[in-house]
This record gives sequence, C-alpha cells and structure tokens, in this order.
Amino acid sequence: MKIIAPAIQKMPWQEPKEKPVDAPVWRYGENPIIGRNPVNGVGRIFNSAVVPYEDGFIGVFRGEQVNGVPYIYLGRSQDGVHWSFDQDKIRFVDENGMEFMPRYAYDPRLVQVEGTYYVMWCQDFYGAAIGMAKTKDFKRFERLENPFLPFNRNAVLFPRKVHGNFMMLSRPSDSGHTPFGDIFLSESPDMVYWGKHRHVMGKGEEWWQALKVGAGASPIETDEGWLAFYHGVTSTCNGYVYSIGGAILDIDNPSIVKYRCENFLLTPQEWYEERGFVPNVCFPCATICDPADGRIAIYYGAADSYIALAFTRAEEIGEYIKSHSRLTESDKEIGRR
Ligand code: BMA
Repeated sequence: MKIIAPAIQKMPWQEPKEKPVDAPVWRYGENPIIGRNPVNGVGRIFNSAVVPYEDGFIGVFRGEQVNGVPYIYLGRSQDGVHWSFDQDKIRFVDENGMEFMPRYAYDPRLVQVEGTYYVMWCQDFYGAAIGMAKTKDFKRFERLENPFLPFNRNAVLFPRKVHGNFMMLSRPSDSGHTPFGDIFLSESPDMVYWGKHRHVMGKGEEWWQALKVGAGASPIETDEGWLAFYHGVTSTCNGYVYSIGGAILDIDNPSIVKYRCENFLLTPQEWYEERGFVPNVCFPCATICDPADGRIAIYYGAADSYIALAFTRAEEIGEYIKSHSRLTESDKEIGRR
C-alpha cells in the first residue's frame, strides 16, 4: 500500500524496540508526549490534531480548562513530539470579524484542503453538534456554518475533494455519552450545504467495537483506498473502553468499506491509557505520514488526560488490515437506503 500525499520535510518517528506481536503498531517510547497541566489554566490536553506547517508542525488541542470546560488551544512543534502552546485559547471570529466563542469546544480535528486549513470540533448548537472554522495563517480563525443538525460528533474532513465535493465523516448521536453511533459520510460543494449522506460503517460484531464507532484521523489517501483509523468502543461493567481500529474505504465511493480489520490496532494497556480522568481510552485524531517510505505517526488521546504517539508503516498496516478483514453487510453497501 502506497501513500498518496504531499512530501514531508520532517517526520516524528521511532523504530519499534521489539517487533509488535499482533498489529504492526507500536508506541513511542517516551509517551505520553504531553503531560498534565501543560498551560496555565489547563489541566489536561488530549484528543487533538496536528499537521505539518512551515518548517515544523502546528496543531489544535483540546485543553480541559481548570473550570472543567474544554476549549481549543493552538500548539507548535519543531519535531512533532515536543509542543509549546499559546497561553490563550483560540479566538474564533464570525463571518463579520466579530468574536465567536462557542460555549465549549472539544475533540478538534485539523485538515488542509486546497491550501486552507479547516478545524472541526464538537460544540453546543442546542446540544452537541459540529462546529467548524477555517484559517490560512493560524492567526484568523473564521467560523463556518454549522454543517450538521444536532446531535453529532467526530466530524473529520477528507484531505481532498472527491468528484469535486468536500467529503466529511461524522457520527450522529445523542447529546450525552451516547451508547450508539455509526460513521456517516456527507458531501458539500462549498462547505456550507451538506448532503448526499451515506452510511459508512456501524459497530462491529467484534466485542471491542460492539457498542459504537467514530471517525478518528482524516483518512489517508493510498493506492488501495482511503486508510481510516477510527475508534471502536465496548461497554464493560466498569464503563466504556476505546480502542483504535483500521479500515480501508473505496477511493471513489468512500461510503463503501473495502476492508475492515477485525482486530483492534491499539487498545489501552499502558498506564497513561488505562489511568486518568477517564480510564481506558485510546482516541485517535490525526496522523502525519511520509509518502516517500510509508511511515505513519498516529496521534491519540489517552485516558482523556494525555496525548500519545504510535507508529506504523503503510505497507504493513495495509497487509494486516486486509489479511484480518471482516466486513458486515452494511460495510459493503453504498450506504443509501
Ligand atoms: C467521548 C468523547 C471523547 C472522550 C470519550 C471518552 O464521548 O467525549 O472526548 O475521549 O468520550 O471519555
């Protein structure tokens, strides 16, 4: 499997200490890369997204303020591993340049499409829904129309248009800690009007993803389809457990799942994943990839308390997903009923 993406100057990377036993995904040895109290007034940073920018990296970070309300903070890094953050949260403006501050903002994703960077997150729109903004310079963040009706979360834009339209995954749900959820796909010619909604994938029969699923990182274009890292959730007598799953979506009709790995790729097992504000959470939100040699770095939130980094290679993860693929009936459909 070959990655189709712009060349990258720098790549956060570490070879595995030992060959992984199951999925070819290994953790960074110095995890977590962002610890507690990273900024004045912010107790925890997690579930955040990064992109290459200028001669380093930039990202939008979920900062849990000390009043308990999440907001989005801007961070910069030279190597993708060590991050510094703006002390103040991002100040969004509306179409007229007037300040626009959502009541709360969490689980941001960040995707560049045709030279513009789009931020999407969960905010209050009479209940949990998707908020969006665009920026070209990471100074002015202008809000866009809310793309979907409430309730919805985990919106993730594709890195390029398909058939001339922007494509976005999302996960309609309820307003709470929703005990259900499938991933859907919607398209838009202009980032304002969204339609042609399609079902992509629902929960799996495998127990680790038997409760709900949600889109994670922006899908990676490859010569075999869109490589999508998502989260799968199981419900235990002690609460939800979030693992990272992998699927390959059809390149022209991404609502069709070509391969879906029956095994999780990463599940909570290290202290920073098992112990924290919400134990047992691995929540992927972004990847950085090197198309030259297929290296992929996965950024994931750990236990709603930290950010951690894991690595894989396109060739190996592609083989693993394909050789352990198990599709449900609805995965194979175009997703329109
Ligand atoms: C989900 C979201 C995530 C969080 C996860 C586990 O519903 O709120 O932000 O990481 O629960 O608590």
